[in-house]
Amino acid sequence: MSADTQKRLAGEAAALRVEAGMTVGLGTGSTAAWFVRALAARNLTGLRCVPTSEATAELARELGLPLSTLEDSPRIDLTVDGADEVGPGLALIKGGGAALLREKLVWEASARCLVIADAAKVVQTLGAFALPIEVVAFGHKTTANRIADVLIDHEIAMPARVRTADRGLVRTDGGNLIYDAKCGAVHDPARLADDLKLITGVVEHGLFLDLADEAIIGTDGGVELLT
Ligand code: ABF
Repeated sequence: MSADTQKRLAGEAAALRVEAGMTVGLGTGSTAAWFVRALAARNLTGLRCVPTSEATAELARELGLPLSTLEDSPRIDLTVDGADEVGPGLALIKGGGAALLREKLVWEASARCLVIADAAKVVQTLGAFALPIEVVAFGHKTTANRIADVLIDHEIAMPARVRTADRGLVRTDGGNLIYDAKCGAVHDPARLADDLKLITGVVEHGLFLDLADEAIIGTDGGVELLT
C-alpha cells in the first residue's frame, strides 16, 4: 500500500469524527487534504472550519466548506492535522509544510487535536526529520547564529539552514522564514522547545508537545489509533 493510500485512510477515518455543528480546525499538508476532501463529502450542516494555511483555505473553499477565522471562532471543537514525525507520547515534529505557526495557534485553541499520518511518520525518537523553526526575516542570519548556539548546547552540531525553493527563500503565510535544524535525534524535546522560544527572532518551532490527544495512523492493515 502506498503512503498516499495510508494518508487517505487516515484522513477518511478522521472525517468520521466530525459532527454537524462543530467548529473544526483544518490542518495543512497532503494528509490533511485527504481529511478536508472526506469532510466536504459528508455534507454536514452547521460546520465552521478554521484553516491553518492559505493552501488549506483554498482547498476548503473549492469544496464548499464554510470557512471561519480564529478571531470569529476562538474555541475550536476538533482540529485534524498531519505531522512530519509522531513520537512517543504523541510528541510531534511539524512544519514541513511551513504552516507551523498558524497550525500551533489553531491547535492551542482546540478542545481536541487529532493527528493523521501514514505509518512511516511513527518514530521512536524525534529528530530524523529536520526540525522547522519559524524566524522573523529581519536580521535572520543573526538569529540563526543564536539558534546554532542553542543547538550546540543540545549536542546538535549541525547549524540550522534557511529553507529555500525555486523562487528563493520560503516565506510562511505570515511572511516569516523557516530554518530547518538537522537534529538527528532530539533527546529532550521539552528543554529544546523552551530554549528555542527564548531566542529573540524565533517566532515558533515545530515541536508540538502535549498537544495531540490521539493519532490515526494509516497502515497496510487499515487504520490504527494511538493515544
Ligand atoms: C502539516 O502536515 C505540517 O506541519 C507537516 O509538515 C505536514 C505533513 O505533511 P504531509 O501530510 O503532506 O506528509 O501539518
